Order: sequence, then structure tokens, then C-alpha cells
Amino acid sequence: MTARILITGAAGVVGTLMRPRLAAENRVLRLLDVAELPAARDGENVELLQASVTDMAAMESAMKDVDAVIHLGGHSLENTWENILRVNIDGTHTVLEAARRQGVRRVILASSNHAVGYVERASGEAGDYLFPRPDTYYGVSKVAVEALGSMYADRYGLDVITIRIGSCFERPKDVRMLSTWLSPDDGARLFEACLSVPAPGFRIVWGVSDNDRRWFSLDEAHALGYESKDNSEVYAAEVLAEHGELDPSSYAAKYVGGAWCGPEFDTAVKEAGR
Ligand code: 15L
Repeated sequence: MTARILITGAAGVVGTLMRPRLAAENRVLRLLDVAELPAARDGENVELLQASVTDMAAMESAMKDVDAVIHLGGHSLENTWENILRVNIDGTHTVLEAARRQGVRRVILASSNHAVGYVERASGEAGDYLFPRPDTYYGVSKVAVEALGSMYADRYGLDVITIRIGSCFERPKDVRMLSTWLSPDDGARLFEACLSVPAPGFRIVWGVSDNDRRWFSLDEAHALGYESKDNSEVYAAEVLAEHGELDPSSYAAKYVGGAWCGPEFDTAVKEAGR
């Protein structure tokens, strides 16, 4: 049987990195984004849909004949409260509700380290299922994403895995990311584990590579079958040469969410002008 996987936000940073990596024999990737998606390459088994995750009719139609959803859609950076509410929170509700209506039994949701951004690094390794301490409106939306996932798992019996992604880029861009990095290949390994683990129910796992400088538990990700093969340490010398060691008084040194905990990310004050 061919598995069809719907990926929302497929034109975004993580979606673009996952597109070639989640391709597999006997699998169709149904890629959805509000932005235009790059056309299918020769032999690529994809279906392309341009739609917003806030559009219930479009999402119900996108869920048809789908076996699992990877929901990456939404604003991936801090934004106005209005946009965060509409796209990240209402959009995730729409995705889950459309999945329920169309009988899709497994949903993997992109959460973020910013759901617990104000957790202090001094409190030691960040465990799985840490109580929310969002650092921004974006972080609040990720807490809501987790809560919605939990409700759809408990009330309707969907399997819902939420991944608190660290920093998923080709390579770590700064010193903090030596700790938070999720390599694209490890990202694909984690998504594959989420897709194949039998009957997970509701889970919250960290999405990071097994970096020497990791601050996060991988226990729950390992329980799903994830094995990281990458380690940011291979980039440490060049990243440190470029940026220098972290200033111990910086937000990046103090909090899981790094600079997002600082005044540059204070959207309420920006919106009100005071
Ligand atoms: C996130 O959740 C963002 O989507 C991404 O752009 C990174 O900034 C990442 O967190 C991070 O904390 O590095």
C-alpha cells in the first residue's frame, strides 16, 4: 500500500529540508503551502497544493486519502498577536479538525523550544514534557499547538506527536545552535520514527541532534525509535572562531529560548508603542 503523507508548510525552512529526505519508495508526499512550491523534479512522487492552513474546506480536501500529516505550516518566527492567533493557533486547530473529519489517524506537529524558552539553562538538562514557559507570542502558539494535539489525542484517539524543535538548519549558525541544532538528516530520522512507531498516543519530544553541547533530553525521542547520527561539534571550531564564546550574561547563555527572551522580541511593547 502506498502511504500518502501530507506536509503543511512544505515551502518553509524545515519543509524544504525534509522534502528530499522523506521521499521513499511507495510513498507520496502531498506538499501544501500558502506560497508557491517548487515544481516536482523528474521521478519525484509528490502532489503540490497551494492553500492556507486556515482554510477548512481546503484542508479537508487536502486530507483525503492521507495516512499521516506533518504539520509545519505557520509563522516560524515571532509575529503580531493577530497573525500568530490566526495562522499558528487557528491554523493548527483547522489542521487537526480536518484530520479528524477525514479519518487521518496520525498527526505530527511542529512545536518549538520557544514553548519553554524561559526555562533557565542553569536548571540542568531540559526534560521531556517540561511545563510551558513560552518566550514570545510565537512560543505561546506552540503551547497552544501542543494543547490542541493533546485534546485531539485524548478526545478522538488520534496519535499526535509534538516535536519541540531546536534549530533545524543545514548547519548551526551561532554558538547557541551548537546546543540546539537538529541536523536535517536527524530531523528526517525523527519524522520517520514518528511516522512508524506503533500507537504512540500523545507525546512531546525534543527535536535535537545528539550534540555534545545538547541541553535537552532525548529519552522520549529515543522511546519513539529515533537515533541521532549527527553532532554539532564538527562545526564548533568554525562557529566559535566566527562568534566567540557566549557572554555568560547574555540571554543566549541564560535561557533555552536565547535572544527570544530579550527585549528585541517584546511584541506587546512594539505593538503598543510603549
Ligand atoms: C524556532 O522555533 C524558529 O522557527 C527557528 O527559526 C529558529 O529560530 C529556532 O526556533 C531557534 O530557536 O533557533
